[in-house]
Amino acid sequence: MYGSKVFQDWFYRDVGDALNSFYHNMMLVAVFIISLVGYFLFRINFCSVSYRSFKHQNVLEWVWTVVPMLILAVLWVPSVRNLYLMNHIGEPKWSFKAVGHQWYWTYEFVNKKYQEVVLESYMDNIDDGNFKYRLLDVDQRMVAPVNLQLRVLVSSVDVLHSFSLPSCMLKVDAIPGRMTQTPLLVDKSGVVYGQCSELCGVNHSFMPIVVEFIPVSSFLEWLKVTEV
Ligand SMILES: [Cu+2]
Repeated sequence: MYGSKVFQDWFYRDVGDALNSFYHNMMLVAVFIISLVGYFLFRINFCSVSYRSFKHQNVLEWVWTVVPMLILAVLWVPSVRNLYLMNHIGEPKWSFKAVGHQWYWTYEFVNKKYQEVVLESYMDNIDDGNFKYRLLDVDQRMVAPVNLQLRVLVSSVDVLHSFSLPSCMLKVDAIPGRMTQTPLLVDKSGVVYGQCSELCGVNHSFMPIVVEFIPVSSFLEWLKVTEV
C-alpha cells in the first residue's frame, strides 16, 4: 500500500463499492471542469481573441447557468444515496463499542456468557520479534466476523477522537457523551488497520486501531474464550 495513489483495497462491500465509484465519477467531473475552465482562462489571457463583441448572448447565458445545475444534480443523486447507505443500520447481528481514550481504544461487547467484555487496545512496540507494522499494531486486536451485518457504536470518554478504518470506508467521530452508530459489513477475512483521525492530544498518532475480520465460526469460538 506504500506509494498508493488511490484508496486502499476495500473490505466494506456495498457501501465501499458505491463510495469508490462515486469518488471516481466525482474526479471525472472535477477534471473535466478544471480542464474546461483552464482552457478558457488560457484563451482569454493568452490568445488574441476578443470577447467584447459578446453582447446579449442569451443562449450562452442559459447554457452556463443550466449546465452547472445539471452537473450538480447529477452529483447530488449518488451522494445522497451514499449518505443514506452510510447511515442505514439495517438489522445488525452483532454490535461492538469502540471507545476512545487519551490515548488508546477500548472495545466493549457482550460475550457468550452475556458478560460485558472490555478489551483495552494499546499500541504495541515492534521489538518483540514478531512481524508488525511500526506505529500501527496493537497489543490486543479487536476481532469481528466476516459477512455479517455489524453495528459499530463509537464514543469517547475524554476528548474528541475519530474511529477510522480506511479500507472499510469507515470514519466516525468519537464524541464524549454521545454514541454514534454506524453499519459495517465486511466481505473478506483479514486484518484492517486504522488510526485515530481527530487531533486529540500529544499521543494522537500513537493510538492505532486494528480489527481482525475472521469467519463467523472462528469468531464464535473467539467469543467463547473472551473473558471479562
Ligand atoms: Cu484520538
